[in-house]
Amino acid sequence: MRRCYHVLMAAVTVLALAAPALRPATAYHKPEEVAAVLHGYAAKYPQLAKVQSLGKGSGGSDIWLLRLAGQPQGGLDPDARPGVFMSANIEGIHLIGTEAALSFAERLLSGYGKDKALTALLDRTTVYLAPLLNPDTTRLAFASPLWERWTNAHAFDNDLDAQIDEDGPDDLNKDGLITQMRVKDPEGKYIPDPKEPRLMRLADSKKGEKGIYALYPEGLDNDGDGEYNEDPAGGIEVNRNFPHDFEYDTAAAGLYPTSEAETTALLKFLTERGNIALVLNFSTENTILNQQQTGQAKMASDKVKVPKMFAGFLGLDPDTEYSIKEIVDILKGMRIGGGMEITEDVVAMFLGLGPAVVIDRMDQLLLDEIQKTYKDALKEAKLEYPEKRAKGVGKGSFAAFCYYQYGVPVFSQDLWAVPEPKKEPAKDALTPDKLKAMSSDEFAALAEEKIDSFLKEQGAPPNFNAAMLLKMVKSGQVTPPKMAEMMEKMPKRPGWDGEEHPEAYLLNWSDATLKRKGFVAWTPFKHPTLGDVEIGGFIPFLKINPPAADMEKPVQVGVDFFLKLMAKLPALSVKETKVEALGQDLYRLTVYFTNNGWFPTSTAQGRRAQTAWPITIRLKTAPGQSLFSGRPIESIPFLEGSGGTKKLEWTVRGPKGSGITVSAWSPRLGAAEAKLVLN
Ligand SMILES: [Ca+2]
Ligand SMILES: [Ca+2]
Ligand SMILES: [Ca+2]
Ligand SMILES: [Ca+2]
Repeated sequence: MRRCYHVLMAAVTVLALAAPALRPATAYHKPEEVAAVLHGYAAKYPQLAKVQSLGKGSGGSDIWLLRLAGQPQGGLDPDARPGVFMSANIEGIHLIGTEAALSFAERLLSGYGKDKALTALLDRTTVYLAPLLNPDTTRLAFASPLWERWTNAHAFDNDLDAQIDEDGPDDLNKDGLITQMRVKDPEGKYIPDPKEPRLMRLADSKKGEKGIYALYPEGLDNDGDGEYNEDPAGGIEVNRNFPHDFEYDTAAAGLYPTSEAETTALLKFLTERGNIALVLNFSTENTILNQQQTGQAKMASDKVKVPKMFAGFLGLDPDTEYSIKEIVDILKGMRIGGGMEITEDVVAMFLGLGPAVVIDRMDQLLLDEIQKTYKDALKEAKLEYPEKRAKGVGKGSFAAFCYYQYGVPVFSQDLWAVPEPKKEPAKDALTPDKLKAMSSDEFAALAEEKIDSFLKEQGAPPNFNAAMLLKMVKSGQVTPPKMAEMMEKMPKRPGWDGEEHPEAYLLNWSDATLKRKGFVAWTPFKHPTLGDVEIGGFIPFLKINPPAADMEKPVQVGVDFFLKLMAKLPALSVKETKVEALGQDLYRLTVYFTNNGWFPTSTAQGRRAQTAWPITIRLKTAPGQSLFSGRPIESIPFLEGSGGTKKLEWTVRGPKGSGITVSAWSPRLGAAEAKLVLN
């Protein structure tokens, strides 16, 4: 009876998971919906898709993985074929990344057997797809109140007071959002931005500015220690918890690399899979556009001794300590490096100081090529992506680990960013030049808003407004050219420097396209301990995910691009074979191995880190045959992309007409084989 119950429950569970999730087609998937979609795929495409759990996240949620592989006749075991790891949302907040990964799966599954290229791709390659690497952080992106939390669910004592998670934010004004509080405070460091008073910025004492406000996240001092929201629930940012260039001095990175459940689950899977040749990732980083790496190499001290072998060559004293900057200058003066730009990072790497933080030159050429293709793809799709907002590889990030330590090419797309406003002012906008040429009647006919936005743009003091100017012009007190002259001499609004607040574009975008809903207007609130405060600020996730209705196009462009990259994987094959009879049952065998893929068979960094395998070549002699010269097992370190070829030769003694097999294999490349006949 009990057994029946279990079977029944299992059936119910499968049905529940396979059923289409009840949600609007344009909404983001919640973690349980992501799980349901993956299980649904496995149920719908049992020949192609298989679900497994990578392990549990910090809050106990399963981290699901979908393995996608075609099963062609005579095809290799999916786990022995070249693999692509498609990952998304390791930060837990990048909901659009999860959608893109799901869309990637959908494209492959629905295209298999119909689309020739997609079918070939899935017959040759295995895709390991993890659309939600940090489900327990993502859960919060759907919770109320909405709070933009990048840390995972690991209960963590952020302020080292021996109490855990005792003071998080509170939704004081009950609007369902955690925003900010600004409080008038003589010790406050912030002032409203002169150009856009809704935005706050640090007062610049060099300009004689004095702070007026203190800023806090919205909330109470729950534990009464005088600090506000200093130890919220959870603690570690998973995408800073990987071993490469780990930040030991940053609490949010974790106590040590891989301290987090999400990190260990992922690394365990990757290191157990020898066949993963490429990582395609969706995160808030865009490593295709921004190739900046984890940052400056950390030196043990400011000054270093130059190892003897280099010192002699550079004409330096091996016993003297030099700063990296001095060495850079010396190298630059010597004009060595073959055109390579000599930076502190390059020197640090050259001297073996700190971890590698520079892309290898050989790999750089490939990355540049891919960046170019990517920019073309964005342009072709007319996707306006503000390139300067692209975030590079972070310290201790997953992408950094993949390239520097795992030794495979890795690409991360953020898919979307808040669009940049067009810089040129509207054609009919008022400018100082227009004003100088204007008659009083023309000025009097202008709309008040147009004059006000002009005044704002010019940094006019707050008491200078359109109504007042119109009155002055109409009464003949002043002419427009006179006014233009006055404005040039007039002191600007306090703190005005013409510079736009770095978040002004966000506010403009929210005002223009979200009907001002991206920013909560500052509203007075009686705070129990701070007194009179105002609550307001940007809504959570504003910068990270587009409104769900806008995600389709960037997702499609991102998925298309990654499908193209996947098709560029190295492809090992035997190009040509030759058998020459040398007499007396002696034959010379010549075999050319080639890589028909676009990527080389390994990255230069992978070879440097010794996590890239060479290609193993085996000559399998049949009974009656013997090897006269050459070795039965050879190794090719790597093959360049786009037809890189290497020749190997053997001399074999054996009966005429007998067959012999040569095979090539490498974990990330799969196998290739040729059968030769001694003739
Ligand atoms: Ca604490
Ligand atoms: Ca905490
Ligand atoms: Ca609130
Ligand atoms: Ca507190």
